[in-house]
Order: sequence, then structure tokens, then C-alpha cells
Amino acid sequence: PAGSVLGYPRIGPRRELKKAIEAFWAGRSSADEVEAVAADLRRRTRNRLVELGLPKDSPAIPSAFSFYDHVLDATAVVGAVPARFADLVDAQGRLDLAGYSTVARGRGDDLPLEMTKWFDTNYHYLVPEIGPETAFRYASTRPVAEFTEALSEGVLTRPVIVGPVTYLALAKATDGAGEGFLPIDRLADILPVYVALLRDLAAAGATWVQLEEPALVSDSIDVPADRLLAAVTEAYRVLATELTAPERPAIFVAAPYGDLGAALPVLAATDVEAIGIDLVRGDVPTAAVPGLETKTLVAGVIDGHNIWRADLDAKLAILEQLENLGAAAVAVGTSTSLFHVPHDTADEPQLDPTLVSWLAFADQKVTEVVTLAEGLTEGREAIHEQLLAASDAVRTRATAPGVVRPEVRDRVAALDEDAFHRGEFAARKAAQAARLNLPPLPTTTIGSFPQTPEIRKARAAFGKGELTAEQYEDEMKAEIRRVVELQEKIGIDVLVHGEPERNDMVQYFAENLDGFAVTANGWVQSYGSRCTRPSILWGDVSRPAPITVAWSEYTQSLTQKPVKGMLTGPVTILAWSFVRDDQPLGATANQVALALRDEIADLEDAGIAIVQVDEPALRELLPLREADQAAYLDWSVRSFRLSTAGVREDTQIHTHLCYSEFGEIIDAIDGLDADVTSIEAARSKMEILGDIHAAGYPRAVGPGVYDIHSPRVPSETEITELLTAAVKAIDVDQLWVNPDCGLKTRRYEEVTPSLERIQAATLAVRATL
Ligand code: THG
Ligand code: ZN
Repeated sequence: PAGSVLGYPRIGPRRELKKAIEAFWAGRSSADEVEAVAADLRRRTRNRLVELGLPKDSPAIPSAFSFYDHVLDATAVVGAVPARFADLVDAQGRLDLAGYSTVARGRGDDLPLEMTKWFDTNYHYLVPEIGPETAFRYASTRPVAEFTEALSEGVLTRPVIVGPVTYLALAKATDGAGEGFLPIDRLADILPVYVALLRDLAAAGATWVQLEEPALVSDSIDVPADRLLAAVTEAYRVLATELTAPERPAIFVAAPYGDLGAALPVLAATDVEAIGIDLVRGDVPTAAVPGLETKTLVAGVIDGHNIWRADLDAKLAILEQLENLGAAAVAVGTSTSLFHVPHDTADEPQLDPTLVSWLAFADQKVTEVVTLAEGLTEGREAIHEQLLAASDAVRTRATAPGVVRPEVRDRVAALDEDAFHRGEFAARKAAQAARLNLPPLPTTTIGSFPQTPEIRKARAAFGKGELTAEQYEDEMKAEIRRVVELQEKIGIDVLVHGEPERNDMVQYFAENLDGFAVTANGWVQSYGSRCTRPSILWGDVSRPAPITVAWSEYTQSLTQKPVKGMLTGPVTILAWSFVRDDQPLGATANQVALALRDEIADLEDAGIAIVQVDEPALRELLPLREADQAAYLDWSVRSFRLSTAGVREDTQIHTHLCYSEFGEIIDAIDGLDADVTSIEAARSKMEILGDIHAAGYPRAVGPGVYDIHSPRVPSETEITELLTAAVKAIDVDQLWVNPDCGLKTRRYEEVTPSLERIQAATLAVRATL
């Protein structure tokens, strides 16, 4: 029995990979230079894992690098590059780094692969496009090359790749696929590619391979449950029996992010050699599972998705209990890959040492795994000290100042039901129309404008003390004036201030609320080269002073048009932070909601007529198992309403949600009771409006008409077509016009013409009404 981790951060402790690949995209460095940075990062990762105690001669060290996204990597391996990018592949079906980047980012009229949330995380993957005609072939030998690279330096790694069932389950059907086609229909055709890969890996010396099958823990997959289980049986029959050792590596199927449920016995009945289960989110199995007696059970007891130091004693008890299940062996693992957490708490010297003593980032988690593995083989006595230290941390955390604050608790406890409800929508609608006097199809943006190098430089200089608070404020105000002028020039109806003062829509609030800490280097990959530094929500939350009011008030002073106040909602603040695990999320969310409620009241007093409370992560936290969803939707929707329901009738509340599939949470959107909801829709071509109309949804919506996730500038014709379709799909007086997300990641060269075309298209469609 030993220990391992499912994966490790791949962006680098100082975001080395991000910087290298962005330099390549900008034409400032060559593919060879990026490859060299990547190889160096992989080497440092392996050396670090060895240093932390993972053996280098047993396959405890994962080989799980990616330049952009591991699902895109699987697409490259199976040669499923969409037809529009066919010219980018060579005769063997391979993509070079430039081609790979183009599939991820798009070019001209060729849209990139659609991006969507990876299970219930803040990571986004690129959705494969699979049709009846997709020609699978074993195209990319990168997993083999990276294995060989490690072996040549004396480290026997375990290559990690998305498994065939999850790959197809997460894919979408190509446009021409025809009614009833599901990508999973192509299982038999994709398996030979995996067989070829396994053969190649074994020939290179790989003794284990890790196939990731998280689709098995989710009910939100577009494949009927029985078909998914049948696919598991078929896939692992073929992979485990088509080749026999040593023609293939031993197969480790990992199922992170939740409970395997009915899929556990199905997997156990196959001939794979190891199964990884998530014991942080999933239940601890208690009854023997037939088939397990020939397998290693990799027990994911260490949380790969949050940063709290583990109670090792409790984890060891779970491991000991699992030894009674009858598996051939029990190994210690993480619940998920560690790429959802930062590298190392040692990179945060500015944090309060007491707080640090409660935390485990990736490196600390590796140590926890190694310690537990030792405890499991050598007995509790062997790790006595570590068990004591871990229990101590849990104890000091429970009683530390700020963790429980009676005045915060009392205020939440005293709330009555009225605090969660606004008056009738019809009356609000009339009062707001009278106050705002907007044209049909009002135009607006989601909130952020491009974060220019100058803004970032000013923030960095302010952080280093090179700018005074006053100088920094002046620079931000100058930026706000530019953003207001631009919007007025274009003719946009409802203005924003552009959020130059915010590094991140969650971190900014975390920095200004009590109960949070922020990191200096705690970067976590969100998509491609984009990272965030999730804040640490460790204590009871309150608002020491108004946060956004002065900025919004200043902006409103510059224009006659209404300016939207911009806040981030309680669910999103929780979703994009590392949240305390010592009380229900709903209790934490209500504390955040009250802080926001006070902020909104102050915005109203300052004359702001529209306040947007963004909840882009509402869908993200939706539990993967249907049985858990109703309870989640209840507390999440209530916390949003608690934050917004204190306003006047004629104050218009907006919200913004990212990442479609809203059909399934339309009731929750209804429950939010926001007057206007903007949603991402550009990449999914307005499909979502059908859902909204069918549900009889009464309030206003702003379907995104400009996909800001791609550098592409849409044409006016294309926006006019989207708007024309939208006007047909729902009532005109329900429609707003906006991009599908904030503009902070884009450049003005793209944003200015895009907004001008949105305005022109809107005027054209308005003229036809
Ligand atoms: N903030 C947070 N999470 C998010 C988003 C966000 N998740 C989903 C969505 N937006 C898309 N994700 C991102 C994440 C990061 C960035 C853009 C979109 C980004 N990051 C800067 C970078 O990587 O260069 C760093 C920002 C900083 O300086 O803090 O642009 O908005 N939490
Ligand atoms: Zn968005």
C-alpha cells in the first residue's frame, strides 16, 4: 500500500506556463522556448514530488501536464479535431503548439471549441465535438513522450488521460450529427485509439496509467444513466482484456468530484487493476463490493478542492475502515487532482501564521498523503506526532478569534421571512420604467472593461507603495472617465464604470470584507492561461465600511445616463473562494449576503438606480447528484434574495450568469427574482431563449450577443441575426442587449468595434419594431 495524488498544479508556482504561452501567442517567443519552459516545469514538479516523499520508482507520481486543457489534450490524442480546423493537422493527424492553440482560441470565423465548467469547479474545459463521421485515430503521442522524458531522468510516472467514457460523455454532438445521436454512440470506435495508446505506453515502460472518469459521479451528463454504466462495462472490458500485461500498463480508473454510486460495483466488476474514489464528496462504502478483491482501492481522503489541513486522525480511521472492504489493497489518495489548489503555503509569508497553520496547499497535501500512507502501513504510532499536530490545528481553528462572532450570528438569526422577498414584479417593472425611461432593447455591458497594462501597472505600483492612495485613485478615476466617454460615444443606454479598481470580482470584495484572507501567489488555473487567486473565507463575515459606493457615485456624476452599481453575489463569492468547512455553506452565504445588502442600501442612498449582483457561479456549485440539488438551490437562491430584497420598488436589480444549460436551473433563476438577468448565449446561439420562453419566465433577460471568450470581433450582420432571432423567441419588452460576459480579458482593439457593432445592430433591429 502506498500513496499518490491524482494530479498536481500545472501552471507553475509563479505562473511560468501562463507567461510562456502568452508570450508565444503574442509572437514574442517561439514554440521551442515554450516547450523548454514546460519541460522545466514538469521536471521541477517531479523533483518536488520526490522531495516530498513520493517514490520515484513506483508509479506514485502522475504525469498530468497540459499546455491549455486536459480535455483538449485528449481530443489531440484521439485525433478528433473539428473539420473547420482540419488544415491545422499534419499527415499523422497531429497538431503543433500553434494549431493546438488555435483550436482552443479560434481564428477569424472559425469559432474555438466551446468552453464549459469542469464539474463543480472554477476550471473550464474545451468541449469535444463528436459526430457520426468523426474519424478517430491515435494522433498525439505526447503522453508517451512526457512519460519517456520523466523516465530518462529516473522517474517512473503514471500517465494521466481523460478516460473514454468521460471523454465522450462530456462531448457535444457536431451540428450535422442528426436527431438522437449521442457522442457515446461512438464508444466502440474510440476504444482502439485508447488501446493503441496503452500499447505504446507499455512499450515505453509505463507500468500504470490513470484514466479519469469523473462523468460517473454526475447526474448532469447528457447520457442516460443505464447507457453510461453500459459504456463503462464495455470500455473497460475492451481496455483491460484486448491487451494483456505486459502489453498494457495496469489501469487505474479515477472518479473524482463525487460519489460513484451505482458505477462502483460496475467498475469493480471489470478487470481494471485499481479504482480511485472521492471520499471527501462521496460516501465511504461500507459493504464488500464484488470484484474489489482483485483491485487496489485508491482512497481519496485528502481534499483536492479545498485548502484546509486535514484531520489526519479522522482520515486514518476511514482508511482503516476501508481495509475491511476486501480490496486487494488500499492506497491513500486525493479526492481530485491538486490543480484546484495553489502550490505551497510557504509562498505566503504575509499571511497570519495562525491561519497558515490551518492550511494545506498542494505540497502540504502531498505530505499528508505520504504521512497517511505511512500510518496505514506502519501503524498509528509511526505518525503519532503528525496526528497530534493535525488535531491541534483543527482545535485552534475552532476557537480562534474571528471564527465565530456573536454579533454576526445574532443578525442572521434575527432575520424574518420578509427580509428574503421583494414586492410584485409588475409593480416594480412600472416603477422602474418610469424612473429609468429606457428605449426598447436597452444596451449595456456586463460590468468590466479591458484591464489594460496601464491599470495593472498602477495597481502593482500601488501595492508596492510606489503610488500613494490618492495617486492610485486619480489614475482609476481617469480610467473611469475614459470608459464613460467611450460608452457615451457609442451610445450605450446603461453605463458601467468598468471596474478598473478590481483585480478580480471576488478577490476585490474579499479584500474589503472581514473574515477573508487573500494570497500573494495562490494562483489556480481557471481556463487556458487564465488564473485566479481564490480568497480564503475563514471567519464570520461582515462589512467594515462601504466598498464600491464612492466609485459608483463618482461615475454617476459624469453622466446623465443611468450607471449600474456592480457587486458580486454571495454564491459566487463562496464558489470562487476557499470556504470554511466547519459550517453549512448556506450559513456562510447569508453572512456575505447581509454585507452586500448593506452595500446596496448605501448605493441607493447615493442615487444609484440600477444595481447588478453577479452570480456567474450559481450553476457551478449545483451538486452533481440530483438528490442534493434542491437543498442547494434553496440556500443559494435565498442568499441572493437576502442580498437584494431590501431595495425600493424603483431600484432595478440585475444579475449576470455564465455558462448555459439554464434549462435545468430555470426555476432557480426565477427564484432569484432579479428584474434583469444577462446570460451567456453567444456560443450556444440563443438556444437558451427557447427554454426561457417555454418556462413562461416573466422578467427581462439579456442574452449575450458577443462571445468575449474569443478574440474574434463579431460582424454587425451576425449580431443583427442573433437579435432578430431573439426578438422572435421572446417578448421585446423582456429583451436587453449585451455581450455575454465582462470585457476585462479583452483588448480595446476588439472591444470598441464589437460594442459599436452591437449598438448599430440594436438600432437596426429597433427600427423594425
Ligand atoms: N474571477 C474568478 N473566477 C472566475 C472568473 C473571474 N471564473 C470564471 C470566469 N471568471 C472565467 N475565469 C477567468 C479567470 C481569470 C481571468 C479571467 C477569467 C483573468 N485572470 C488574470 C490572468 O490570469 O492574467 C489575473 C487576474 C488578477 O490579476 O487577479 O483575467 O472573473 N475568481
Ligand atoms: Zn459571465
